[in-house]
Amino acid sequence: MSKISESVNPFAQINYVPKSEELIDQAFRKASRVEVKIPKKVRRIIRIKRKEIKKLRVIEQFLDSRLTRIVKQIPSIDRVHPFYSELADILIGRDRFKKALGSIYGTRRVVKRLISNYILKIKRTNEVEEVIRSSRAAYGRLNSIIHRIEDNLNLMREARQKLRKLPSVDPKKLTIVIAGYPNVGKSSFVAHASTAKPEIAEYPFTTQDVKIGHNQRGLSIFQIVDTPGLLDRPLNERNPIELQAITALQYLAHVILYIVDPSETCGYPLKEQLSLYADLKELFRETPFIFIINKMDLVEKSKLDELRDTIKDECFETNALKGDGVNEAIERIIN
Ligand SMILES: Nc1nc2c(ncn2[C@@H]2O[C@H](COP(=O)(O)OP(=O)(O)OP(=O)(O)O)[C@@H](O)[C@H]2O)c(=O)[nH]1
Ligand SMILES: [Mg+2]
Repeated sequence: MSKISESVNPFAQINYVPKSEELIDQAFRKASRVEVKIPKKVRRIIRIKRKEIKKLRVIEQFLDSRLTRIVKQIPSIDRVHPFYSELADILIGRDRFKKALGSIYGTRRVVKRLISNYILKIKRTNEVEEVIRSSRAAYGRLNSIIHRIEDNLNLMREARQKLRKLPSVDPKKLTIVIAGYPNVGKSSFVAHASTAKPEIAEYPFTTQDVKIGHNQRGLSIFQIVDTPGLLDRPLNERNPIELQAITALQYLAHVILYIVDPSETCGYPLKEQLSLYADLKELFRETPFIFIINKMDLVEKSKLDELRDTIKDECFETNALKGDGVNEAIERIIN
């Protein structure tokens, strides 16, 4: 299985993507500032033609470079590491992503052709009226061409917002990924094991995306990845929130720390939690698992022992609310 090889989120550096309105405003404003130095003795019609042509060229050049810049700065979804590529697919959609970029980039050609046509029209006439009419028509058409990519620009703005927040992962560090049912105490565990300050709450699906924490004690030995809760169901029935957890398990985990809540105060039966555990072990056969029995403060000792006996992997008991047992489990993984 290929683990992560880049150390940073490839989408972290995407710059602001303008709205179509902003693009067109900037283009027209640039054109309105155009000045041409033409000797006074040159006929008025020639002067006007030159000026209008220059304005259109300025617009063409501006849109060409601006649209190119927007597209080129966005990493190709097919070329980034599969961890990021899959997250982008889950959060935005691979095809939508590619189509939007293609259409933004392709608009350069449409603009170019349109402007060439109008420049030709302007060159061919000797009537001031006709020059003005052609210019106006060109602006109108440009306006609608750029507005046609409004949805695509909006999608790339959405992509930027969602993707730049993805965690950066250090490939040289031991990576522990947490998994388990919703509400079992995954984020509470991560909060005690690392620098991360995840949101913790008494309802399921509090954590909605993959978050990364680093160990607190001086040396940077490991990173720990908090994930959204998983339900026990087939992959193709999983929602986008759960799929992010699966992607992290698949591409990042050197060790999977599976957390259960035998008190069932999470709202899900232990039986289902154990069934998911078996499924994940099947899915990620090559990755070592550590089994965490959390909320031990809410369960009788005899029940804990009984559960411990049924688990083949190494077990730890924790109270992630207070942090009891968390360091023992982490130290075991590190050593
Ligand atoms: N009594 C007790 N409560 C705990 C323990 N661990 C977590 N909790 C509580 O359980 C609830 C859920 O904790 P979270 O850490 O948000 O659980 P999670 O697994 O990250 O939940 P999702 O992000 O929704 O999947 C919170 O109210 C915690 O305070 C524990 O060991 N004992
Ligand atoms: Mg959580």
